[in-house]
Amino acid sequence: MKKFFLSCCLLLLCSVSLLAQQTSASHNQKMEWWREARFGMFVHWGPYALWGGEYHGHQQRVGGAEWIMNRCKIPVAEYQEMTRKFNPVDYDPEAWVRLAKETGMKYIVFTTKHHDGFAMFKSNASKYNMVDFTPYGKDVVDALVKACRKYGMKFGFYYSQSQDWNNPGGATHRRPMNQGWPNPDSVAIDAYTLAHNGSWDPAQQTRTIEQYMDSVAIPQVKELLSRYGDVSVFFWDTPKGITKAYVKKFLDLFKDYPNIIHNDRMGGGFLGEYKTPEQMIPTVEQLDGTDWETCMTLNNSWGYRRSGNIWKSAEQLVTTLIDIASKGGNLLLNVGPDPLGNIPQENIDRMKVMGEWMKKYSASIYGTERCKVDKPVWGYCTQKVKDGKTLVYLQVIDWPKDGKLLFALKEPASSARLLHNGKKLTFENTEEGVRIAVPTTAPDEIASVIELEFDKVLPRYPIKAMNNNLYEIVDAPRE
Ligand code: JFZ
Repeated sequence: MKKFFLSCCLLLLCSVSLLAQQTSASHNQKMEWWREARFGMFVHWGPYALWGGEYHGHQQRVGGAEWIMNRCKIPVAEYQEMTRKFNPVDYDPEAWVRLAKETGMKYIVFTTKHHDGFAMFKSNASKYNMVDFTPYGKDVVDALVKACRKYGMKFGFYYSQSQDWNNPGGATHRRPMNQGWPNPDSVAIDAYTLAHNGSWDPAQQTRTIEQYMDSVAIPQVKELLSRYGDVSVFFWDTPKGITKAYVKKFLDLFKDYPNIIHNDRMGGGFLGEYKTPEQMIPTVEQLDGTDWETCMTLNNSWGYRRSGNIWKSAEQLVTTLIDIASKGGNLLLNVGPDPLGNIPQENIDRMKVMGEWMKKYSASIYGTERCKVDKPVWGYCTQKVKDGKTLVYLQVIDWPKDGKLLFALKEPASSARLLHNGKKLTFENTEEGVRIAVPTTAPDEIASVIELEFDKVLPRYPIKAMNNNLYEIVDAPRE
């Protein structure tokens, strides 16, 4: 009897498990391309690009330019009127995909709908979309997907599932007026948003969030899943108001798409499959062994900003990619195209430098993992295990001027070479580690890479699956 009861419970547990049954092996299989890729492109593009971070001559004071409607409290009617002018005649998705490819990126995550609620795709759930609402009249998601497919680029969809400022009932995160522009009515406006759950326009409140979820978010996710084929990633965002019931409704839609990888921002207790540190690289202390991806801008805004940009240097960006790879994570680097569909030149310039570096050194990034060596004083390291051997890549930022480089791993190396030209280096296996004789000037201005070979499997960090204990527990040690 007891046994029967137990097995009933087990059966029940299994049948309520919402994700397709995933064994450790299939979870690792699903994550394989993503872990191999290491580097992707994020695209934030929508009607907010029309403002470019400026509202009636005022610079939006705080936050990314994609938040202009909320931060500047633009009325719904005014925002929609401007959207009528969205006509990105320069939009050339193949050029975007080529740029990503030349930069060494392996996947693109595109904002199909950001918090302003505008669908960049044809939607039957809301007229506020690219096809039905703009003079452009074409589905830009469809065109991007086709371009990605042509160039063998994986693609994922960013979708703001609860925050929506144009479709009534959508959540609005409350932001004080002084984050936008010095509106003389700010006291009254702040009182209004406080009393109305963050919203600033009565037009936003004609439906409940439940009505919004059932009539917009759920149907639109269904549209995104059914129309474009082989979507690789779903990037959810700002899960305000998402309950377990909506997690179930969302995940039910994904039953036939078990290979789509979810980030950790759906909400409602669903942890997704990878973590998304934003604008920062976690320290080793912050790593917990699960998959992660840092999303980052090259400037100080996700959406296009016409002026007031502070750009990161190309050196900083290359180092960021190396740092992230050395900690076993991915980098999702953002571009914010302008209202005509052009990626800003400052963006392209920096990506070009990254691409040149990747052409020589990508073997030290793709398919690599964390190596079990404390951060070396001269830079970073990654490793790759294959056929009982381990290749270790030393990414040297501070090149030793005396030509002596110590890799403090007490294991005997069997060969050492410069990665970009294959030139053999002499080395000595010593008590303190591998001592390598290197040229006295750095081969690369940003980061030079040395490849060491070890005739054994070096210690590895296992990768743990996120603990989605609401649904099922999958522990996925690396095989
Ligand atoms: C969100 C968006 O609000 C923003 O516009 C952009 O799309 C970005 C990628 O994601 O912003 C967030 C979301 C989560 C955190 C911070 C900013 N977070 O968890 O720290």
